[in-house]
Amino acid sequence: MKKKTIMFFIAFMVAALCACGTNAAQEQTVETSNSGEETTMTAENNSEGSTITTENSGNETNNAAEQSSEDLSSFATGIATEDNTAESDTTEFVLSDEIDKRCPIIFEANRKDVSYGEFTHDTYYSGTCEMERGYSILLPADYSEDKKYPVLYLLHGIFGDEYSFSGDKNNKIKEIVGNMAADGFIEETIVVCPNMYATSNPEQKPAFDNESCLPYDNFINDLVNDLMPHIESKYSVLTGRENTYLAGFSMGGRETIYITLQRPELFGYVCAISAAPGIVPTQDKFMTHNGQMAESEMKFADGATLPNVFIICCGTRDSVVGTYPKQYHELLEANGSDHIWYEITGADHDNNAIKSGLFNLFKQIAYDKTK
Ligand code: FER
Repeated sequence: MKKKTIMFFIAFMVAALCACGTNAAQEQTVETSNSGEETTMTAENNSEGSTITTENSGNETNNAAEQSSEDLSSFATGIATEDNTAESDTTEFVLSDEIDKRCPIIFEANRKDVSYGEFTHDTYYSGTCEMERGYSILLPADYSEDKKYPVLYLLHGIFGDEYSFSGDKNNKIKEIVGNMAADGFIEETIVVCPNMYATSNPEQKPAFDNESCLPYDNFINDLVNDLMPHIESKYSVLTGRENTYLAGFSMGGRETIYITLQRPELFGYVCAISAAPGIVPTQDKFMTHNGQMAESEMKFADGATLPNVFIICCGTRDSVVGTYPKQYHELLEANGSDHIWYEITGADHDNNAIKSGLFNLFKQIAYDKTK
């Protein structure tokens, strides 16, 4: 009996040690181009969740209702990706106005020399939705009322909410913004992640049909009339378009483009990552879209104050929105509306696209503000 207990104990210890090994943080030593000093960086390995694969074909119909709730959650922040820093750019970082396809490793790594902010949750009253609504907010680690900070509003994908980005460690948002600020490229920046489903009916839920998508298109009103005034009154923020940034992923990318075209005077720096279809009429594998505007209307108004930076990007292997972001780029170009378009080689509808888009937005901000 005693022998058995000892054997069991040894087996348990071996199993526990093996489990620890697979989760052990990987230590890497890199040189930061900015300081020339050696920095030890820890890349946590937090990959979890399932991968969904969908065919990337234009017009085939698909019953979205058949997808499980686990599959649906992957729309909001993207298909789960391994925390694969090897896919990141390891070349030396030099600030320029060039696009880097991948976020450099020094900016997405969790570094011991940097203090990162943590997401917290708060609420505001939305007159648009006639109810209290939630948002997640990432304040800099040493946030102080004595300083003022620019703000990035970051919009989630379909079926998401204000926790979609804050709940996914693999998007590296706090690392990218924290590292770029710590290295002196950008100012310390507040990131606000709202719930983009702006409905006054608590029973209404998102789905792949035009009626169910209207609250996403209504978010422009909630953002401009309710959330932005709330953030500007509650936190110590810099205001005005130079200090107000907008970015979004997928459904959030679609609304980012829509809001930017409608209110370009409000946002100086914008990035739409893997933007979903439906700004203009179309039919994809999920639904037939009425469109928010005609193709000829997809442009900035004549004489409008334009964003300093307006990026549209997408992975070359996006299995959810396919080539729709490229079509937006082509339409805007045909309609004479300036923007930066780039493709992220090998990225799917996933965090590789999100990391690349956010990094390049901040890189463009850094370059533009030091000009
Ligand atoms: C669609 C394809 C993709 C669509 C929305 C999405 C509303 C959004 C995907 C995401 O947010 O991840 O046809 O229609």
